[in-house]
Amino acid sequence: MRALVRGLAGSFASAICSGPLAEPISLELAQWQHQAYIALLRKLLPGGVVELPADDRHPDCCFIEDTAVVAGHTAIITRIGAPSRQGEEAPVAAALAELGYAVTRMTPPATLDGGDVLQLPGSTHVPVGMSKRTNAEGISQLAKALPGRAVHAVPLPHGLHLKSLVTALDAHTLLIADTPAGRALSAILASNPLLNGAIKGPRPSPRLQHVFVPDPICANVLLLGDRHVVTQGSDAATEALLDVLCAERGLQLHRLPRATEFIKADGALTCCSILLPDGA
Ligand code: CIR
Repeated sequence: MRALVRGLAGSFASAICSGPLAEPISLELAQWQHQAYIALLRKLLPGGVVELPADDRHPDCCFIEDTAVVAGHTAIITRIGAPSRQGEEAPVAAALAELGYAVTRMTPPATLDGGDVLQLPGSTHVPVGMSKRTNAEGISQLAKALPGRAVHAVPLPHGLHLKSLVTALDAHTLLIADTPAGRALSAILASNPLLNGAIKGPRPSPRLQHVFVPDPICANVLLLGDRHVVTQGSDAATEALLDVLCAERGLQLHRLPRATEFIKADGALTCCSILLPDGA
């Protein structure tokens, strides 16, 4: 596995933030946190890290996850839901083509952010958040373009992206933010028999355990292959929970310093990379 990342724009302090900030974004601290993230990926990923240069015209360009969905040999270039971010995808499309992916592009009126697409390990079922950024047309175009996958639209009344509330720790475990929005999402996911593994379809998901994470930011972990999990600093209860879950599953947990400046811009760990599994 390798990863595609993007440099931090000099304009990052102007990134989109959903709420008022008690403290402005510190570019210097953000640079340090971003470097720590990339250094850890370089250490853990045998295939290495491809880093695209930042574009100061796009303060949010480090959140590269939103620009493309990669599955097998296919890379689907999205139309990002925030108008100010449209244009971030062009260099990502060029890089993925250069790396040998078959690149397809979404067309208007579709909008979709990669942060809404939860690819579950070991499953062909893909829940996609229907959020403020991702519309029904985006989900429909994704469903047609994703090879061998069944896409499931999941309503997301609260939160930025689906993956702001839920990620997979392994093929059997979902980490979900312990908030009213996370609890509501859990009920929606559990009510879908294919996602919940209750129906023996052609390739059903394994039955999924929902684990509620006290610190909602830490419901977003970066799963690298089937062995490494990247998280970030949190409160004692959340850290202990993740330590135990990973130890029970034989997973190696790597804890980055808390990405305070990215959290201010509604960013989590998965946002800053596109994972490229081997064999593509
Ligand atoms: C935005 O609002 O678009 C950025 N400030 C944050 C994007 C985070 N991306 C992600 O969760 N995939």
